[in-house]
Amino acid sequence: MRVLVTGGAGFIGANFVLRTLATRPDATLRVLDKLTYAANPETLARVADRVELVQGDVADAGLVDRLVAESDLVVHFAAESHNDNSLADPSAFVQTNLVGTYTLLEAVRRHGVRYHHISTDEVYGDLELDDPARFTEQTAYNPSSPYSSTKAGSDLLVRAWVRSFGVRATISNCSNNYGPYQHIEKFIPRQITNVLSGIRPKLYGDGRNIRDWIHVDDHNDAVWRIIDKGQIGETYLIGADGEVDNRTVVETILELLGQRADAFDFVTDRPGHDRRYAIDSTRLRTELGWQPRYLDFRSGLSATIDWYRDNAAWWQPGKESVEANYAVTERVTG
Ligand code: NAD
Ligand code: TDX
Repeated sequence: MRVLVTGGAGFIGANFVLRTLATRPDATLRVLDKLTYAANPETLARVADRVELVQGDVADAGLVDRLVAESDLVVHFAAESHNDNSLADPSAFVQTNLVGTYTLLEAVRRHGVRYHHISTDEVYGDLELDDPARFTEQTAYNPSSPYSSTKAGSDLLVRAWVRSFGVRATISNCSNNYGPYQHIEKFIPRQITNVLSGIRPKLYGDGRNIRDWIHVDDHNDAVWRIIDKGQIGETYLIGADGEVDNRTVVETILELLGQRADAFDFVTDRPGHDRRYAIDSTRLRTELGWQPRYLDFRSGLSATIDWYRDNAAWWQPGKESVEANYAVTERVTG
């Protein structure tokens, strides 16, 4: 099977490539990635003999048409993915997440190629901290940020291309991922690499916001399960019952790294900051038989900390500029 992986030099896409190489000997992999600031081609360097990396834009219709024509399956991870960046400048989010997805959909439509669309639980907006509800496939879309609204729009494009043009597509909406190779602008790797660099972790607002954490390998195994067994035109939510508040995550990182649990700063809150995400993945579990393997967040986090400690060469060159960028708007509040 010839698989085109967009965004395969980013966090989840690269983990997808590595896991696919390890578990799917029938797959031939080609990556289409623009190699933006979020990509690290080093991640794929050790498998360069087994994966072709094409540097290019998912919104480049000519290039996309050629690559899709030579594929049996497209798995679309490429996106502008960071909420904070979308608040500073939404333009790349509209271009890549909406126009890029449209461009891929037109190509898979022309060539009759199977398509899987990677999306996020953020399309559903947020929940109150004490709300017993969780997101399901029936929850109404209600995105809060430029990032999540462009992801929501891209999901709706996929649904329309299925219904109007018969495109063979599935969609998955996953909760917050953690694991190796995640960009250090994101919450968990930012705090791990802060502590490793002698910088105090930074908690937005009151630190009580909740995210529903899932290990990236569990996410990617679910994606393959949906590609193998999912129903065309359907959406599946992916989550591993991993709700933890941000303060607890930071305290656990500090403790695992041998620091005092209160050695962090509260900083300015993110505008429009979603309070809580929570996924009900019953459909994926009962209809497709998927189960997460990483059931203990603390040990998954500990392994992730070990990975960042052992792979400083992967992240250290970018650390100073990421922190300088945050320092432009971030103020310590407590
Ligand atoms: P990331 O930012 O780490 O990687 C994104 C990749 O896409 C990068 O390699 C980048 O170079 C590439 N890219 C960006 N614009 C491009 C363009 N125009 N053309 C081609 N390539 C381009 O993101 P991630 O965290 O790995 O997220 C991957 C996907 O998973 C995204 O669609 C995101 O919305 C979704 N998702 C992420 C999470 C999470 O917790 N990180 C959770 C649910 C869903
Ligand atoms: O320094 C920080 N301090 C902090 O308290 C950062 C970077 C974040 N936070 C908070 C904001 C969120 O409540 O931590 C939480 C997680 O933040 P992010 O890592 O920016 O993730 P989030 O905004 O939840 O979005 C992520 O999950 C869903 C991914 O970035 C998205 O791509 C995915 O769709």
